[in-house]
Parts: sequence; C-alpha cells; structure tokens
Amino acid sequence: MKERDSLFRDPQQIVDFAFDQRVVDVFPDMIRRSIPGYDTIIPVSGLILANHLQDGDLCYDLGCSLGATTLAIAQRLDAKRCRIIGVDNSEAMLNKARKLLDHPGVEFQQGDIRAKQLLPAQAVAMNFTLQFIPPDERAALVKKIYACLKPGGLLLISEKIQSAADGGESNFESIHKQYKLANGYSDLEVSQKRSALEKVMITDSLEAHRQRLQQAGFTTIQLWFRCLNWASLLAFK
Ligand code: GEK
Repeated sequence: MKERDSLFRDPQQIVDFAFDQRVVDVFPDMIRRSIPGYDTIIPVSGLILANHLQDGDLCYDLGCSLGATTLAIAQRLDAKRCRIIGVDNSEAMLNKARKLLDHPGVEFQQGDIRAKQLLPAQAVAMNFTLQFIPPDERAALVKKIYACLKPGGLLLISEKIQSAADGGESNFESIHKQYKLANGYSDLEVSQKRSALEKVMITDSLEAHRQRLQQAGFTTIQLWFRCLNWASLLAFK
C-alpha cells in the first residue's frame, strides 16, 4: 500500500529538500498529488521511448527515482530485447527501486548524472530531474546526453516550467497550488514544501529549454505534453 505524504504537515524548521528515506517512503503518493499529468506522462513516456527502441538498443532513465519511467518503458517493449539503465544518486531511492522492479534487461546504477559516463544509447528519459541540477550545469549535461545518443536518438524530458507572464499563463502557479490543495495538501504543507524546494528545484522557461536543446545540437524539438506549468518535450538528434 502507498504511504500517504505528510512530511510537511506539521510546522517545522525548513531544511533543503533531499531525496532521503523519508521521501522514498511516500514518493509515489507525493509525486502524484503534486505533478498534474504525472499519471499520463509516465505511461506515455514509456510508449514513446519503447517505440523508438529496437532489439539490442540501450535506453537510459536519468533521475529514475523508484523506476516508474524505467518500468513503463520495459512494459511496452513487447518482444524487443533492450537494455534499460535507471540512474539516480539517491541510494535510498535505488534500494527501493531494486525491490520493486525485477525485469529482464533493466538495471539500476547509483551515481550523479553530471559525472556519469554514458554509453552509446538510442534513447534517454529524463523526467522531472533537470530541474534539480544547478542551472549553470544544465547545458553541459544536455550536451553530454546529445553526445551519447546515436544518430536519430531521442531525449524525452519532462519538467516544471516557469509560466510566461503574458499569454494567459500568469495564473498557472495559483491553479497549481489549488491542484495540490484539491489533492489534500494544506496551505501550510504547500508553503513549507515550497520553501524546502526553493534552492534545490529551479525551473526554466519552455523557451530556455528549447534553446538549450538546440544549442546542444538537437534538430527537432516537439512539445508533446503540457498541463499548466508542467511540460514534456521530445528532442531528436
Ligand atoms: C519519475 N523520474 O518517477 N544525479 C542523479 N540523480 C539525481 C541528481 C543527480 N545529480 N539530482 C537529482 N537526482 C522520476 C522522478 S524525481 C522528481 C524524478 C521529483 C534524482 C533524485 O534523487 C530524484 O530521485 C530524481 O532525480 C528527481 O518520473 O521528485 O520531483
């Protein structure tokens, strides 16, 4: 059974958010109640990425947490035999991921995705992870992903994005807050979690994402999902 997230329920001294054991215990509940569209993005990511893979191909899931995207890809491979490597730097996350997911072709590796050497791959998933990388290190990481992809390779990247002040997006943050309240979080929980994330989760605009991907060399960039201030992009080499 999924444990309910009440980490920020009681008034507390706020420290920077970390993917530790307490977060791992409530993670599936936390992420679903916080990210609009998560239950669509993950299975459809699996479909899109599995579709892009052929027998023998390698696919990375960077910042895999408990392996939700890793599993979604594996489940859509049918008879294709591919290798899927989920990478995360949280030992607590990977300990649980390994218990939850025992699937042929799937392996989990602990490491910092900024430092990790990536093998030639046909596809890379990076769902809600780049936003936790310090902004000045993002371009280098995206370039490294581009370099590891084979010609025609695909990067699928999902992120929270900064709403544009114009174009009718100015109220997305407030609707997102209402989304969390509607999912049972209190005002205090929302504001304490926001403070904990303030220095560790920094968002970019959709335009900044597109520019970074283009500068890394990706030729075709498609927005395939958008819900309020959450988006997912496909970038093809
Ligand atoms: C999902 N993709 O379920 N190196 C490796 N991992 C990192 C790093 C880093 N430098 N920084 C953060 N992480 C998943 C959800 S969660 C998103 C991804 C969220 C890891 C961190 O340990 C965590 O597991 C993950 O990135 C981000 O679709 O919780 O909002």
